[in-house]
Amino acid sequence: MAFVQCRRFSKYTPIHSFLSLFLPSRSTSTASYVAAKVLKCEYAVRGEIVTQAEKLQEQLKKQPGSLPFDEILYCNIGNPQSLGQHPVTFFREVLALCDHPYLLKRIETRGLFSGDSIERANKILDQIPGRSTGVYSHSQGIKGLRETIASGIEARDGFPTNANDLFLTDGASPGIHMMVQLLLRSEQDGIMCPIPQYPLYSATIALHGGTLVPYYLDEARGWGLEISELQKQLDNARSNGITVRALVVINPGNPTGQILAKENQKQIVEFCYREGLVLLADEVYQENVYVSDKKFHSFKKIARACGYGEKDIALVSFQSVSKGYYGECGRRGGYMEVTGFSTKIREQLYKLASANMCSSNISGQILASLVMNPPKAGDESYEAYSAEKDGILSSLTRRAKILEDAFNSLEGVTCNKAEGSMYLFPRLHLPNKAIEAAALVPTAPDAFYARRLLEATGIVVVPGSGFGQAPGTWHFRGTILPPEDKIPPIVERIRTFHEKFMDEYRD
Ligand code: DCS
Repeated sequence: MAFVQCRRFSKYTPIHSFLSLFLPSRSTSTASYVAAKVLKCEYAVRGEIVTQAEKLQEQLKKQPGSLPFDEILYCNIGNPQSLGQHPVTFFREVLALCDHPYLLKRIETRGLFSGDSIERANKILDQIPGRSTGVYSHSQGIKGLRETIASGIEARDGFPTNANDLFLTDGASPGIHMMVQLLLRSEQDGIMCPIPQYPLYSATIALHGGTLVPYYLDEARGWGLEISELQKQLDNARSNGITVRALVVINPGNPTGQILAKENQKQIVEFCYREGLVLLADEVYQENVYVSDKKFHSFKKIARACGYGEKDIALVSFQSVSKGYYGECGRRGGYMEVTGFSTKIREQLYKLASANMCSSNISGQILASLVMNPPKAGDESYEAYSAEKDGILSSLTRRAKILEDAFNSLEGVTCNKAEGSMYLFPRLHLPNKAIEAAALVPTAPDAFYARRLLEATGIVVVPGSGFGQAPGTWHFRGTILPPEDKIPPIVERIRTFHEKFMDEYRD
């Protein structure tokens, strides 16, 4: 135990007693101890249902057979590898070689790793000072890796990209934090977010002390984003004294899974231009597209194709290694591309990035460069890489469809198609008796349903109330990520539970 000398105590006092002189007493309430902005911040995808699931998991470990199921299935977060998705071999080979460059000197490596992964690892290491993944990098990320990402964006969009516009981040989350922090000057500043939304937005807006200005997606039109709704909510916020600074668009959508039509994207760009809003384009699911009649188009491409240049519109696009077919959530890689801001404002953003010392972990930076510049036709790894990629995406397409059909076949449930992303967001038309039973708990009706689902089946979903939803409607979000062979038993477990639940509460 560490001791310190202190006059108020006998000669030597344990350090925790010494510290207690400066810390509030243990009886202090959370409200007086913790910043109000932190208290206000909620993050449903890791909320109360998940805590309960963790308890049940412990119970299963200690007393197997004590619950009506033998495993907990975490369908609450988009964490593909936790549910068995394999990492893409080429990406992992390059990462392994970069992390342990000694392997590059060994002759056996040629037999174990593909020729192009060895070549790529050497090229990447040449771009890193000291040829080591253990270094701090430039505050925006390693220049050579940013150049590779920039060329990947150019190949995707057909428009020029400047490596200096890229900020490499530990996943997309820190970039989103940074932009929200930069833009919110007071509570009177607002950011428009879709409802339902991914709760990182409501959480960061609460943390940075601004106002979330909601706009509702139209469930009846496949979670359509209507410009008239944007205009209505913007005008309403302004008339309430809110200065709206930015518009968040998540495409493909989370939790809603829709993919915006090109025409719709054009209207959104025009709206931001007309109203002077920064467009925050969350494009982390750009590779998760499951329908043949729709494609992902980046907002940067749409803006430039419509003739809106850097001077016309401020646009920030977010991408992450956590999603797509790569699903490397724990590697923490991503970037934001920042265009249309003045040099002075860019300097402030750079200052924010610098405060973290190193823009993001180096392996995450490398992975972001690989994801945006994977093997090409003719490269040694290309065929194996394509087979892995297509295998994952076509399986996700099948899983999305089976789950969508299953939800739609349940009494009182309707579910829009997951055109993209990793989730379904079925609507629950619950009997009044169930709503009354939830009120007695008290909890939201969809949280009540999700809790009962967990207790009966071990399946963890997130209640719609955590994402926001049109008043009086109830939903839950489930991922499409469990392994394909587990989907039919999952569907059966949900069906059996749902039928019983509806029978119990039928009006
Ligand atoms: N943007 C969207 C739309 C997301 O869904 C997520 C993660 C992020 C950004 C940030 O992820 P990274 O920081 O890992 O890049 N989605 C969470 C979710 O809804 N389930 O799992 C993670």
